[in-house]
Formats: sequence, structure tokens, C-alpha cells
Amino acid sequence: MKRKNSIYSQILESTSEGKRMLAVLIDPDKMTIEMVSNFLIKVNASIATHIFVGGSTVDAFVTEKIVSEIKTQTTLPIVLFPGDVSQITNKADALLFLSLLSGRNPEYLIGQQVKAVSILRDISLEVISTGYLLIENGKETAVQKVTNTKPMSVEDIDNIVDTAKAGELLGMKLIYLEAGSGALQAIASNIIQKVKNEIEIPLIVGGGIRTKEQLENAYLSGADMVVIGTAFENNESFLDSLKSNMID
Ligand code: 1GP
Repeated sequence: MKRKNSIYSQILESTSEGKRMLAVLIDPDKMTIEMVSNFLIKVNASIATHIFVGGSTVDAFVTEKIVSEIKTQTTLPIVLFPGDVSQITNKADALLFLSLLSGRNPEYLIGQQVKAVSILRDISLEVISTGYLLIENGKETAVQKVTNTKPMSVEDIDNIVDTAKAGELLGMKLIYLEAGSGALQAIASNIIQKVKNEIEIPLIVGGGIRTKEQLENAYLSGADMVVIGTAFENNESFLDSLKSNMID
């Protein structure tokens, strides 16, 4: 089946033009269908460019319902960021096909991806191969627990850079530096800079970003796209402060 690649093309175009992308992460485990409408009004008025949907532990079919609801409330692209194969639905526009390169658990390096094929075979969802690197942040995160892998040490930047580069050389289309949802420390500038200098594919950074300063810092360090979830869940006025007509 021929697959679309329009979402990835847009990401490449924005990256080459230096346009900042912001993905709002909606965890179906934390947001109910009833909450979507009000939240999306704020998202639509903000500088957000993408909506990511996913979580580490989400009940089957919940994702599909919430994606369908989100779709009625926004024109922004909806990209799945799944914790496992049960979260794949063709109601979304694209899927981050994640491989957890920072860990050595075969289930999250290739096992889940093999299981996804029988679902993907029958649907035309855009698939974007993504090298996913979990970096330590000062506390244990859901990704770490669920995948039973260790995050990469912030002391070993060479290893982080080489792992990101290996993902690119394997043909991955995006690299995602993840500090983990609700991280105490977001990904440090020097890590973002060094990874960005090494790779040519777009770079996504997420985990623990709570302020405009941290967001700005991630972009200035080289993130092409930043993902924020927890800060918007806890404080929707943060979203208001990122209005699309905002003049800095
Ligand atoms: C988590 O990178 C995302 O997978 C976003 O993290 O919830 O901390 O913003 P936060």
C-alpha cells in the first residue's frame, strides 16, 4: 500500500526554513473526551503546530475515541506517539514509529514494531520512523518503568550523540530526545546542540519543559520541534501565554 508522507514533508520543510514547531501532547489516560473541546480552543489559539497523542499506559480503543474527537476540533495534524501497538489508529494523520534506541530491550527496539505491521498493513496511516532516546532527568519516568530500560547518562554525551547518529544511519527520519514526562530536568542545551550538530534529520525534544524560557532555550539549542504535555495539563494558562499572535 502506498503511504502518504505529507506530515513528514511539512516537518522537513519547517526544519529547513528554521520554523519552530511545537507539539502539544495529549495523554488519553489523563484527558477525557469531555475535556477535549475546551482544551483544543486554547491549543488552536496558540503557537502549537502539531498535536501528539499517546501515553505509556493507555487502555485499548481509548486512543481512537479521543483522536476522533480531537479531529473534530482542530485542523492541526494529529500524530500518534504510542506507548504500544494498541494505540495505533487510522483516525490520526501520522504515526511516530518509535524505536527506543537508548535501551537494549528488544521488545521496544523491534518487537512492538513487528507487532504493529499486521495493523499497519491494512491502513494508510503515514508512518514516520523515529529514533527515540531516553535521557536521565533526575527521577524515574514512566517510559523507563514500562520499557524496563535505563535512560542514557547525561555525563556520556558522546554516547548520546553516537546513538542519535546511528539512528540516522539506519534510515530513521526523526530523532526524539526524551527526558520523560514530568521530568525534573529537561534535556540540557549542550546535549541538544551536540546532537543537532551531528545529524541532518529533524530533532524533537521533550520532557519537563514548563516555562517559556525553557522552550526558547530548547529552540535556540537546536530543537526543531518541542513537545510539551504535563505543563499544559497542569496549567492551561501556560498555553494562553503561547498565543499565536504573541509578539516577543
Ligand atoms: C513526554 O516528551 C513528552 O513523552 C512531554 O513531556 O509531559 O514533561 O511535557 P512533558
